[in-house]
Amino acid sequence: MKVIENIALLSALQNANSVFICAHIFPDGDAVGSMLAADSLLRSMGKKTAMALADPVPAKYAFLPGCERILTADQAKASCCGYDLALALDAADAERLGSVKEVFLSARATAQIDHHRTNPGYAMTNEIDGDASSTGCMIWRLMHAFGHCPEKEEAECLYTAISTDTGNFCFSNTDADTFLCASELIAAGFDLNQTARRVHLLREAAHVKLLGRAIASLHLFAGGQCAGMILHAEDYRQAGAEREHSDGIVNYALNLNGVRMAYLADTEEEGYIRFSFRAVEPYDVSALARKLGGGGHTLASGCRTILPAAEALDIVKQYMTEEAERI
Ligand SMILES: [Mn+2]
Repeated sequence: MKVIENIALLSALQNANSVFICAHIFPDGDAVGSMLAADSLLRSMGKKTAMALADPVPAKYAFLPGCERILTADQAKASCCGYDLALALDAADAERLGSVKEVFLSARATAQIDHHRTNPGYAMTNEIDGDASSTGCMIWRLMHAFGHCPEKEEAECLYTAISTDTGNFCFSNTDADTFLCASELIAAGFDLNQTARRVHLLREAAHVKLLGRAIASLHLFAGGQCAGMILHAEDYRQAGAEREHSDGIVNYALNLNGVRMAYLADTEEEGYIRFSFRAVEPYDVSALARKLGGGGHTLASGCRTILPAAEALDIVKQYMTEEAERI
């Protein structure tokens, strides 16, 4: 088992009386689950805590215990009381904190725990492990560092964090440490079957309708080694979908026989084009995301650019085609 040896982080947490916990915009299971587990740990250590997110918790994660304590950015700003420490989770850069960034920066000290390789280390104390499968796994290590065994509700939150970021323990980031962690979480006694169904099987109708529209736009290029899909505001309207309903859709392009790299383009937000990129080994889409002002992992990355859609799509297709021919 990997351990957290970052004494600066441990003592910052140990010495703080009040901790503000936040995570990235458009939070996913790892962001929400890690926050809730970290919050529970810190409260069990006698800290006064507050949690906030720039965007609402997606409905599918609202069942997680403690969600009702997560503040909006406005609530966090209004109740901001000079925290001893602000802790950012799963946020690859400070901008990813969105509108809670100013509360984060207003604390006397800042720290972060994250597993994105592109993370520049924007806090005063940084615990970054690009090999960790998820931030959830790092929170589990943090619990161990403080001699705290995950309790049932914490285990449910961490299971949600880890299983979402590993594609239900399938992605290449899933390692022995991930299963060691999962084993301990399951031993804590939460209802695995019910939680797994909520996190991995249940779909909202709006998501499935949006998926249908994305699949209708599917096109293959680079001799079938790359695939792309596109969604527009009209698709969201027709499907009755919100932005969170596009989560995971890009994988339908990647998981086609012969496809090595895939993108989902999205022009739903006026004035921008957003991309999700996916690849299988040994390809790399993190450089592509960085080229367009985004970031992420080797096999899963994304960006949001003000470039005209046609120009951005050309850059993406050219990069993927060259990458496919190069390897
Ligand atoms: Mn994550």
